[in-house]
Amino acid sequence: MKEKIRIVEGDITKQEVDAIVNAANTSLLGGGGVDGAIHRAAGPELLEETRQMGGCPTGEARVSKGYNLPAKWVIHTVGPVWAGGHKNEDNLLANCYRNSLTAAVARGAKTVAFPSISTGAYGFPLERATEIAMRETKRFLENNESLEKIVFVCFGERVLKTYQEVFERIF
Ligand code: AR6
Repeated sequence: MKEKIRIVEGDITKQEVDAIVNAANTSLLGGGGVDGAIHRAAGPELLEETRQMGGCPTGEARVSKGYNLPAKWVIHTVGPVWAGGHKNEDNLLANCYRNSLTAAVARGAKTVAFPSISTGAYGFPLERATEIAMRETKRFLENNESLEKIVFVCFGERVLKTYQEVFERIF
């Protein structure tokens, strides 16, 4: 199962995978960070589609087309805003990974790329978030054979180092 995981440094909008995951907000109307980058790279049709969705609750996922992206699908998930750790943040973040992977499988995606959900503007501690990302992904792969590759796209050296360390511990 370990061989299905890739950890790369880079820009998620460049990933040649079936589906990329977006760290969106509940409006699904775009924003900064990875969300802004995905909307810019996909083009304005993405916003036209997500506008019709009527938002998305924290922890859930919604799927759109990828438009000008190499990826066929964008899975929009909404991570929790970090509020100190006692507002169900861990479970909500785990739900993001589980629901995104479930949505990917439902569309027939075999390869999926994730950003580090909630660890930018939403302030979730990076190492804690990475452990949740890895644990949920491992659990999902143990119960689902159809996914062939999961790419964790790390934006910057610090994120990359953390993902590499946590990967060795969890997988
Ligand atoms: N490719 C991969 N990762 C990226 C990219 C990129 N092109 N750009 C940034 N990151 P954030 P959040 C990393 O803030 O914390 C938005 O405004 C970034 O360095 O994008 O879930 C939404 O609309 C960090 O490691 O997402 C929401 O309002 C990670 O992606 C809010 O931000 C997540 O940072 C969501 O906040």
